[in-house]
Amino acid sequence: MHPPSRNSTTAALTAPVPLAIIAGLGGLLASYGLANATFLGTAVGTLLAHILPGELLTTAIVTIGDLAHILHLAVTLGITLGLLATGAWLGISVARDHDAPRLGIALAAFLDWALTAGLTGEGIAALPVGATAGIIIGAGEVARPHPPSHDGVNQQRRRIATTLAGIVALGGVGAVHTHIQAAATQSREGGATTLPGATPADETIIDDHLTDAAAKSLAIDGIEPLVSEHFYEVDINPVNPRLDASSWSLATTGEVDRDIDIDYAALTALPAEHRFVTLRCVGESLNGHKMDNALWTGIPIATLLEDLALSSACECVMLRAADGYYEEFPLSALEGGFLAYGMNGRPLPRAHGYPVRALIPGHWGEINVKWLTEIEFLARETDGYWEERGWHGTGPVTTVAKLHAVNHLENRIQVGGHAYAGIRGIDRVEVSTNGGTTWQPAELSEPLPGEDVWRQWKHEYHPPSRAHDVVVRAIDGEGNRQPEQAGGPFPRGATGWVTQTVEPTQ
Ligand SMILES: Nc1nc2c(c(=O)[nH]1)N[C@H]1C(S)=C(S)[C@@H](COP(=O)(O)O)O[C@H]1N2
Ligand SMILES: [Mo]
Repeated sequence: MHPPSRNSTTAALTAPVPLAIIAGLGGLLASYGLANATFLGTAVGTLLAHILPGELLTTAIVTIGDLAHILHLAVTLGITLGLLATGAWLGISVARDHDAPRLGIALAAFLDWALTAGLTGEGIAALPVGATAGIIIGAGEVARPHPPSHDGVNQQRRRIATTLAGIVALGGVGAVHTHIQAAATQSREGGATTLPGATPADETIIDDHLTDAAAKSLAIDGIEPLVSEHFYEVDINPVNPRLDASSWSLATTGEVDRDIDIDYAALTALPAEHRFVTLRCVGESLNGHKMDNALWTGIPIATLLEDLALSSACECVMLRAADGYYEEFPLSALEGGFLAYGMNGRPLPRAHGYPVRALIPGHWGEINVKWLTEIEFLARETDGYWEERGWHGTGPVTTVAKLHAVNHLENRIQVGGHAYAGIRGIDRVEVSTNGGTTWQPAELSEPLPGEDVWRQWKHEYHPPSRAHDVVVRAIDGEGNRQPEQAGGPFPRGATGWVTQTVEPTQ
């Protein structure tokens, strides 16, 4: 007798490996769509950020930059998919090898649920992930060509259907639960547009500051205004943590007499300050774009430390964050720091550390810890996340002048960029249009208030008739000229003068 005629698509979709991959993909989508708060990829990504060899991460960041982030996300999704598909595949194997479809479906659902729950620590939110795997495998079992129909087979199908109904119900419970939670969180965040605790006076100060920054920005095509429109982002995880401000609090631990345990409402109720602060990443290339400025709202950290009795023998602290990030640096730097919950008049965006981040004046970006949860006063020096991987990025920034704009105007060429030297400030920027033989002072933007803010520079000249090298260098507020010696970002930040060959015409 001939086997019943098989539709080849059905055959492919009910074969164990493709079915396992589809179930894994379904689980991945469910984990993102339904249980977004605990997105499985976040957990896998964090795990990867901690177990991948430091040299690999460092090389990736220095050589491929932003691409490393995309690669990290791709690897994370690949591994997550692989794990979920493996759970599904085991279920399919049991279903087929032992002719026990119900057991196989339940096993796949259970394994994918257990995997998600184990990695995210969220049992109920993980239910839709397991259920999706179970449902897809169940559908595959039903669609699979069966021997000629007789009563036994119909019964088999009926049994599979009851198993599936149970799984759908469990998945539904998880989905509804997660949706209710997400909606509650969102309504508490109030659409995240108004700055909590801001008085009309605060709003006026913010408006005035932003207007001032716009007015002082030089009119140069191709560079960021004094308040960046696109603030760079650097994270160790491919997916940012999603924190609920109403359950956020900041703990003080270690060599300290008590835990301040301050929550979001209490923090934002304190008298706010509004500061311009520039950040720059130690891992960026010399003329890179990981340097930006914003107006931040928050409170000086010193107000929180005032009444604490500290006994840190090393006078050093470790800041810890919700994404598993940690950085260590001197207590003295923390004392001049700022706890920000607002950025440019709005609540801190999730990408920049919602609900609260640290800003440490004049230091490399890496110790400006986002999603801050804990200040630990240490008994002895302990490496932070990047220092464990060979970087030395916990100190003050070096001085830099960037060349980001080369504009061909009528008869003239306009060059411009930003200069930054942390709390030393920028005194002058000098430009050479002949490869460093002679130098002219550049025009600088009027300084913004604040001790840790960049400036813009600009220079216009009549070009020679040939291609020529434009070189730029800054002199900081202490009179130090930016060193000429060129060096890559690892491990203490890129050095040297930015040089660019410019053609006389476009
Ligand atoms: N929790 C946490 N904080 C973090 C990081 C991180 O990965 N996790 N990255 C650091 C690095 S290396 C830099 S340069 C700055 C970048 O801040 P931004 O993303 O707001 O520009 O955040 C720092 N704070
Ligand atoms: Mo960084």
